[in-house]
Amino acid sequence: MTDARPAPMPLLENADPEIHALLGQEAQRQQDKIRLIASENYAWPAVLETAGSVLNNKYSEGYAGKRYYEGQQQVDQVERLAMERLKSLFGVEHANVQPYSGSPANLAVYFAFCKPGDTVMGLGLPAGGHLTHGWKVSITGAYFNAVQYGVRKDDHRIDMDEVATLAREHKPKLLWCGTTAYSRVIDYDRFAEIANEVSAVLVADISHISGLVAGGAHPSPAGKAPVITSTTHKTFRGPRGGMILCDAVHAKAIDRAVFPGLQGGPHNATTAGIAVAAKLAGTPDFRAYAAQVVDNARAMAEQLMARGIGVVTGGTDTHLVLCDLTPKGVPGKVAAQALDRAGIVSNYNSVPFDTRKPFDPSGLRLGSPAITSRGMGVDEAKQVANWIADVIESVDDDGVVERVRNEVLALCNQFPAPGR
Ligand code: DSN
Repeated sequence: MTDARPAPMPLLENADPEIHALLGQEAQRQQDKIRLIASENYAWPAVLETAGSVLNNKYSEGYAGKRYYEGQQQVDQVERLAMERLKSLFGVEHANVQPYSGSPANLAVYFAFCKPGDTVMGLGLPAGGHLTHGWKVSITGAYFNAVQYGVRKDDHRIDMDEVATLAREHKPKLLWCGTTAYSRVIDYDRFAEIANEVSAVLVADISHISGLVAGGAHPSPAGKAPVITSTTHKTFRGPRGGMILCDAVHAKAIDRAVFPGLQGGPHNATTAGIAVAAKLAGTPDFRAYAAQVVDNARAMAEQLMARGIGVVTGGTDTHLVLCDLTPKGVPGKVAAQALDRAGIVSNYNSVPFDTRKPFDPSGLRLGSPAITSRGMGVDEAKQVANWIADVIESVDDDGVVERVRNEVLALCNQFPAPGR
């Protein structure tokens, strides 16, 4: 291990040495490990500064120009800037930047368009969908009549014929397209065609891929889905937050659903961070970043397959690689824990039609956003894939784990974590 570098926060150190020490250790962990959790990233250092700024001190219920508290001279400008930048970046008519994160953004969409008991449709969690797209343990599965579509058995891609058949049969009010563990391009044209046919509102949840969409590395749902939701901290590299982008015709309903329907005061420091991230996402450098994220994920997938590790759908079009470890005879959880010991952080995950239980599944989910933010390229991505295969082939061999840990550390030292 390199020497732990204390977090440069002298006021915190004085006020609370215990928390200060833990933040320092976390900064060191983020430096010393290869972070492959597909939903994580390194936020821009400028975004981190913004998120801890004086805007934390201000209450601003309402929207710019229509607040319930005075003193909004700066906050209104910040929120308008965030909205305008997102509208221009994504080519949409309206942006709401107040959702606290992705799940509240999605809940606001339900509140804007549905009554409890209404029928909605989304990709099932075991097929790579999100809890809030109607999965049974979520409030969205409990309070709505949620119909779930899946992926095909043969190639594990979203079954658009099944989507069409179920939509015609159930006539959902909302049709969700969006994923958390799916690595292929979403066919927004076909989804829009189906939604139009059954008069459903198509909602594209681009939480995982909003940075790729902004950077031109994944097709955009703008102009096809009248409502788009996203988190802001994944491939987008912003603060932890959420946003809803929509056609002007839905602006009022969405705004009312977020406030006063679901939330109180917006987190203004987060709003400012979203504005900063939106500005940075509009640069040529960010387009290059988004393309590199996909190249790195593809390189990892190819190398993993060359080493005999199953990759669901046989590859990836995005930042995400979903591995099926069944051919190696190693459960996903055992692999994820051994990899963490070796300095490679991932999460175990179900694969489509998994025969194992969700808390002990067959798969491992990997993502390239964070290593790409450190400046790693295809050669490093292949090297990482080889280390993953080495560890999975020797999960109980402490010698292999230790050797990989040392090699990981050497690579991490060559690619400092952003902000250090
Ligand atoms: N936590 C997110 C993810 O890991 O995909 C989804 O909410």
